[in-house]
Amino acid sequence: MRISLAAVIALLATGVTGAPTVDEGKDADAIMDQIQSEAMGALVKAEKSTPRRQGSECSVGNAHIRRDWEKLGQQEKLDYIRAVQCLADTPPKLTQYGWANKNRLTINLGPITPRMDGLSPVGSIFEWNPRCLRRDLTMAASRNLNAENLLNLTVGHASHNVQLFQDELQGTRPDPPFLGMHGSGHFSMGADGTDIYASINDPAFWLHHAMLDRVYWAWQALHPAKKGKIAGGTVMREPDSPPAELSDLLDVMGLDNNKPIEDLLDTLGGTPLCYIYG
Ligand SMILES: [Cu+2]
Repeated sequence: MRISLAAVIALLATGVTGAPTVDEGKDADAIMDQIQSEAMGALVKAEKSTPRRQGSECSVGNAHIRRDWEKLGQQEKLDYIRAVQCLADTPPKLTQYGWANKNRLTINLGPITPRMDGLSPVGSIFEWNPRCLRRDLTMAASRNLNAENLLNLTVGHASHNVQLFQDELQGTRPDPPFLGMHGSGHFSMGADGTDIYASINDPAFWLHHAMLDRVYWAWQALHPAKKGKIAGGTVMREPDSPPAELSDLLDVMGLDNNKPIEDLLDTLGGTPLCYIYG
């Protein structure tokens, strides 16, 4: 069952959620600013009472800051675009990924699923398939990118445990159809953005996923007792697969050493992550 913004606000007002209060009547940007501020406050407070992870020098004060695109200055935005272009000029570590021509964004990977008009799916993610990157922007898919969902995820009903949080973020509720923030971002890009393998080719993919990570980061900061918990199976989209465990290794396909999930849950854990959002 969906929970309305009014219901979330009502829950907050009665203190049922035990979560920090968020003022009513603000749009999603303003609410995100407030959630950001509450999350930072919670991290600073937690740091005073929680010992650092063994071997880690990471703290809120020295962590890398991932900044909102909207808060970057003109020069910083240009620098970011140049960095993306630089990456496009750099040989990929994984040969099936990479941009063959940065100016026209000629890509190789996908489509794997037959969602793009005029393109046939290929049989394997390794199949050579050079073509132009495609977008098919639509507002219809962005209906879950709103203040109501943001509140529900961070301080509302869906914030109560990691299973509810990820189900809401991933849009796994089937009836009525619900894309969640994750799916909404992909389908708003359309075309390549909707392909589970090819979507990674679009530079917008990285901004979208950074924002998803930011919402997860904020949820963890606001719910510290639950931040180390995980839920779900070991195989994507396979609810009957064996449950994932904290010691399970994440396969990063040679980009780095595979790490256990538990090492990647805390962005201030220091081994290896040390970042916050700002
Ligand atoms: Cu995604």
